Amino acid sequence: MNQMKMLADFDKEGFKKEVITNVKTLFRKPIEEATPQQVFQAVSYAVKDDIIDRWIATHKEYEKKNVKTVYYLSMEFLMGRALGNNLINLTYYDAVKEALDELGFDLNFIEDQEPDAALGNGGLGRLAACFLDSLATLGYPAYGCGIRYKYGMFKQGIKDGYQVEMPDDWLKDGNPFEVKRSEYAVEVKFGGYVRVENKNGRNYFIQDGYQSVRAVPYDLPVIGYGNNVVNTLRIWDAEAIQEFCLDSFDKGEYEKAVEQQNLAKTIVEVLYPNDNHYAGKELRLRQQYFFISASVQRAILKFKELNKDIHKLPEKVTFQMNDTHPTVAVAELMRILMDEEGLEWDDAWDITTRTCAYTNHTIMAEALEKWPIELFSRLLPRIYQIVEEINRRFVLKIQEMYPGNQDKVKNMAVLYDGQVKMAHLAIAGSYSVNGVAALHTKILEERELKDFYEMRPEQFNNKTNGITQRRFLLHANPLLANWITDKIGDEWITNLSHLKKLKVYVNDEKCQHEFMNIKYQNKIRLAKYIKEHNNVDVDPRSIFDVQVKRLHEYKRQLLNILHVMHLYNRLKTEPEFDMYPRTFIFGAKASAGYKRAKLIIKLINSVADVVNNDASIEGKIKVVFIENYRVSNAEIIFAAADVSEQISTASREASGTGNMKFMLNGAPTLGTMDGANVEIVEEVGIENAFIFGLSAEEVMKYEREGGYNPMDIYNNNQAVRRVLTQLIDGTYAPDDPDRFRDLYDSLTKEDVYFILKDFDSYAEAQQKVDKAYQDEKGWAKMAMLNTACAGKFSSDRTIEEYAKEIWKLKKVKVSLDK
Ligand code: H2P
Repeated sequence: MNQMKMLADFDKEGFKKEVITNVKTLFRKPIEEATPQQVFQAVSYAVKDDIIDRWIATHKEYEKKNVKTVYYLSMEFLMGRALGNNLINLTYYDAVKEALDELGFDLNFIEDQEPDAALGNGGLGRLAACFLDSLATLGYPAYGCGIRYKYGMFKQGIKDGYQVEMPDDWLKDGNPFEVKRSEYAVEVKFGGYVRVENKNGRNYFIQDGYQSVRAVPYDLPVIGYGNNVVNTLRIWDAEAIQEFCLDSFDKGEYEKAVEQQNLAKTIVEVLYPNDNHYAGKELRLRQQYFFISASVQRAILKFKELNKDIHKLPEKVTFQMNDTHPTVAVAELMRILMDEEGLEWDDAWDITTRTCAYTNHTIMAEALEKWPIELFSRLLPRIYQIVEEINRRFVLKIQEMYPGNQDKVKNMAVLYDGQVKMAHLAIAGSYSVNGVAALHTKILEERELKDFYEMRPEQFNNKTNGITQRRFLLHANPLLANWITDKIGDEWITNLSHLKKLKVYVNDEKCQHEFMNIKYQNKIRLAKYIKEHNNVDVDPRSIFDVQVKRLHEYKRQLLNILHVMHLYNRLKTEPEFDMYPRTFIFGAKASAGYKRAKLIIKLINSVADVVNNDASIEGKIKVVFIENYRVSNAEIIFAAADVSEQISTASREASGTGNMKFMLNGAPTLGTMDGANVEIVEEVGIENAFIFGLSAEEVMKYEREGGYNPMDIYNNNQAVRRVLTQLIDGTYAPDDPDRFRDLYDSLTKEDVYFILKDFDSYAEAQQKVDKAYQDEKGWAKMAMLNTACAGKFSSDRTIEEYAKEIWKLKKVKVSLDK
């Protein structure tokens, strides 16, 4: 295996010595007395040593070649743990495992000491992390730019079945892989007013009376697989510009210093835990401008180190805006080009719109960012002036194309109804707008962004999401990874389409057996995790049916649990009904302020309490809610899944990426024709998935016609009526029968997410799963085909498409002179 090839470079004895020395210098202890956390730190510093030379060499090479670079601007990077992944990508994993064994430590246990870097909510942030992995592996020059939140995504506890949120103090022991780069600090200004100064006949706009913070970057290495490339994730911390001056008796100065301290502290304090939801908080806008201004300023400074003519910027730099959160980049770049570089509007606009590109991740109205003008202009006065001018010119263009058509202006203007519409700013200011799966892009073009598409169709394109196989197979599922490598060689690690070579084995009984045995071993691993963390016994021989993702009504965890209630009813009341034992596994964080989502968590746990403790059903159903779902336990969960629940209301899930991780690990999709499920089915064949429910077209048709009447289903469907009644008769809440009334009301009054409408078809698909699983060979074949057909869903494929079609990047080779 590739891992072996590189062992020659690895100096095992030297590494062991370094770990021992690190423990001593860092903690003043001999290694025998070190805590596991201390060993983790010592090992990580030793690994960092191996990274640094490659990191320096990579950047030397980039400078020498004066390469074009993509800056992936994102409020979120859901990186997970670094140590294991870094070792995998350095191809030192096995060697370090051996070295640690010899020192008396288990690498897995050491890895478990690392807190997840959870600087993201869900799919959007994890996608950014997968993209960084692929960029480095493919050798494309890239920076990830984000925020060094002091507290990442909250830790979830479950108390009495309810979610409780605890702060995620991920930096408390320090982060061994980061490097503080004080020399690259820049100033970011907020508030005040804009003064115009005329110099040599030209007006200059100067922000005065502002508050400011010092943005200080911390760099994290992003290691390419086996290629010596190390890119950078740059996350910004905020410090006060002005330190306290204790001998100053000037009250005004002192207060200003306190204010600046506070501003710096609050800006990077915490990640907003909202998924697919815009909350409109002032601090959030501050966070956005903070990291964007810092990243763009720094990118321009770097560009100018190697290039004289600012007009060449688009040849050397692309800013990819991950959703609308970084959209102020458009105006910030304009500000720098005009106010600092002295360009005129037309020149600056030409450069900006050839440098910025935008990715849309959702069509849901509640996720669209629209800042009140009052807030936006008060916080960012100069930026607002620029946005006003962008809007004025954009509206003129619309009017020119569609004279007299006021609707077009209303639908497309950047400023409208007292609001700054960030998506419109993003589209007006960029050369590329992409969706994240074929269906999603089609909906953008034909519906959500139809007017923009009609105006400039060439701007729109699709980039179906992907995931990195290095983390989600090579690291997460070593048994399967080794099996695959035995069968087809190891090229799949950097070229996932090779997996299709596995197709020749899907009918081979011995291979089927091996494959399913690996799944079984992984189920035992997960069962052990569940026992340790949830104290629930689950049977690894049962079907592991898994839904893990953020809790959101459109993702329909409620449909899943209602169906569990229905199965339980059947077991209790229909003597002739039988089913194959099934373990329903959930994992999901709900946004702290999302009441209904939190109630759904309580319902899942309440159903678990009843069902798991009812001996009369002989363990046919188990329900498990895995606490604190995050990247590190996701790796264990995907590897162990038999069934992948991807059951969003069609048209709502832009792509999904969990669906791809399950598929890669051999779990067929039970899902709607939504997001990338459509493409999964295209790759694996509809007979190797369990598809149900309304299509996106049908859902959108109902919506155009004002919805459907859920009472029709209530009245005509006894099974549905029964589970609905159980929501309000105390079956799952004997102490407070009204507890779940809100869920009952949401389903019977509007059912915005078509849960009742899709219920029967979901139940039918679930029955097909039950039957299919009992055909051992058939199931093994289906599971293997899912793995074999997952090649398209590598983020390497996605990044190749971005690099060629949007960013126009060139690959760089890095060698280490020893
Ligand atoms: C979002 C979309 C997903 C998509 C992901 C990455 C916002 O993620 O909803 O459909 O796959 O971006 O493009 P999430 O819901 O997991 O936060």
